[in-house]
Formats: sequence, C-alpha cells, structure tokens
Amino acid sequence: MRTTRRLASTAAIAALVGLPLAAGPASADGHELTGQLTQLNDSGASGTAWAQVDGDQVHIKVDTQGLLAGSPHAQHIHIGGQGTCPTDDMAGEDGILSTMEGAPAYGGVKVSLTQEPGKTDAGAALDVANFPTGATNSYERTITVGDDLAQQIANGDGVVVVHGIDADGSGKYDGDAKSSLDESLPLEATAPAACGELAPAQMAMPQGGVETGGTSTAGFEYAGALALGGLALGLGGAGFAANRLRTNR
Ligand SMILES: [Cu+2]
Repeated sequence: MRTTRRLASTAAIAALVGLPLAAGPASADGHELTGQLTQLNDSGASGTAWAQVDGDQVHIKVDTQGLLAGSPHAQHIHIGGQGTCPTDDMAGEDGILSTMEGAPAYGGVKVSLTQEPGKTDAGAALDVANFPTGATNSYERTITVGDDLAQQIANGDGVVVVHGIDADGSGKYDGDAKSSLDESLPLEATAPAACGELAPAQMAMPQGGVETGGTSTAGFEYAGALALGGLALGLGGAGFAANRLRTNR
C-alpha cells in the first residue's frame, strides 16, 4: 500500500515538473508561431503576431492597430501563469485590468519587444524610449533570447502583450491611478491594451477546443508553477501580485 502511494506521489511530481516541457516538440529549430491580438480594457486595439524560433533566436513580427497615437506602447513576450490571455473580469475594483492583475494568466515579462537599440530582456520592460508609439505599428526584430526561452516560445508558452490604454479618452496617459509596475507612471501607461497567445502554426488547433478541454489542466499547470516558484514576474512584482490576488478574494 505504502509503495503504491509513494509511486503515485512521485508520478504526480513528475507530471508537475514535466508539464511545461511535454506541451511541445523537442527541438526549437524552425518553429513558426502565430497569434491574434485582441483588445483588453476596451482599448479598441487589435493585431497579429508571428514568430519563428531558430536555435536561441526568435524572429518576431507584431502588427498592431487601434492604439493610442503618439504614446509609447510597451510590448513583451510574457511566459508563465496559464500561458493565456487574461479577461477583463480579472480587473480589481477600479474596473481596469492592470498588468499585475493579468499576470496569473500570462505570467511575467520574459522578452521586451523594443526597437533598436533597446535591450530585449525583462529589465527593459519599461524602456519607453524604444517602444512603438503609433496608433498603428509594424514591429519586427530578431532577438537572441537564449536556449531555454526559445524552447518555451517554440512550445507555444509565449503570450504577446501590448500595453498602454486611454481609459478616460483624454488622448494621453494620465489619471490619478498609478501603474502596477512603476508608481511614477499612470495606470493607463502600462495597463494591457491587447493580448495574443503565440501558438505553434502547424498545430492549427482551434483555441476554443484547447480551452474547453483543458480547463482543469490549465489550473493544474498554474498550481504547479506556484509550487515550483515558477511564477517569476521578471519585474520584482511577484509578492505584489500575490498580495493583490489575496485581497481580491
Ligand atoms: Cu507586457
């Protein structure tokens, strides 16, 4: 009896650890991914994302439209959480979904999609001087991300998030509410405007099918990430996010 139980728990641990790797192909070479960006926070923004992973590099294109013109739009590949886009009902009492409130869905910033010469690591997440500023943007860059991130992106774990909304229609980032990432910025400057999951192009699996069938698996994966301390937000905000989650419940 005891042996059986020990085997069972070992299997459970193996399942937890193995889940993120089991989702995709073994090699990161030549994998193509696509994603449709849809609005968050009623931003009116939308877009498409395309990526190709080759070795430790990711060639990525992000086309966006409907964003606030003349304002920097931070954009990143997030990884962690459930590997999904959040929904607006995850917002707190103010009704605006902040970046941290969306983190249980998309995780932390892993790649900052800056323009040259901006750096592309998580530390450049708010490098406002090097992000696109238009209402419509065509972004393209080849980024060396390292083997581990390349593999995760190839597996379909990446979520593209474009930030910056104009909730009050003033034509700029303003308001008293502070950003969940940087108190010196208004909430509008960093709240997510659009989000899209980077899925392997060759799988052609309908998104609805994955989500309908995988609800419990997604929850399980999230629990695993927490158990492994894997919800690294990349912005020093893990504790903050956890506090927000607690107070929201
Ligand atoms: Cu982001």
